[in-house]
Amino acid sequence: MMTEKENTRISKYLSLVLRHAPEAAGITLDEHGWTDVGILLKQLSRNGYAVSPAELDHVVTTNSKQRFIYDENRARIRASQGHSVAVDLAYAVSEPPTVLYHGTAEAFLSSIEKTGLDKRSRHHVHLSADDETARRVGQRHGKPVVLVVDAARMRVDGYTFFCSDNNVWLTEHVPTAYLQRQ
Ligand code: HQG
Repeated sequence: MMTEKENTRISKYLSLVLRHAPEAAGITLDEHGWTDVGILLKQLSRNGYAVSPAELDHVVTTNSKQRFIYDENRARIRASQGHSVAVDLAYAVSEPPTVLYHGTAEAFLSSIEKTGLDKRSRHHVHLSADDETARRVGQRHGKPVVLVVDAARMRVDGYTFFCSDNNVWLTEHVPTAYLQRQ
């Protein structure tokens, strides 16, 4: 239906416009990050990313990290996490596993040791339930290091966690006291 390369190209553009720069495609996101599928398809086509509704479904369902999700009646679509624009994804607070993992680069460690894990340009610190995923995430930034987050103790101390539709664990900040190098 669509080459792997084309799928990746569309997916990257969707990440850009659904998380960071909706104006680049001439779309708007509502307060929860949703945008109208019909308008999105029209604007994609105007910007050199023409896809049919079936092709968009294909990109959404085959996406390796399930980054995008439709609402119940498939009229709207949004990114499940990773935004830098102001949206409230309205996820319910959720009980995390006792430990979570964060992948980062060796070069960031000295700074992380000072201030803990900060959300930086995103809305939350991104954590995963498995260390394999964390290692892959860390690799994007340089020599990967996996940090183990004591989520159980954070919960006891009153910190809250959210789990996105694509199973990324989100929290505001992780102070150094809850971090350990794997
Ligand atoms: C680091 C991908 C210095 C942090 C992934 C990370 C994820 C600090 C970088 C999602 C720091 C931010 C997010 C501190 C944190 N000092 N560096 N105090 N606190 N950092 O890309 O977590 O492909 O914004 O360790 O799978 O790497 O986009 O966050 O290295 O789920 O769907 O600052 O992005 O998903 O980098 O990745 P990012 P991330 P997608």
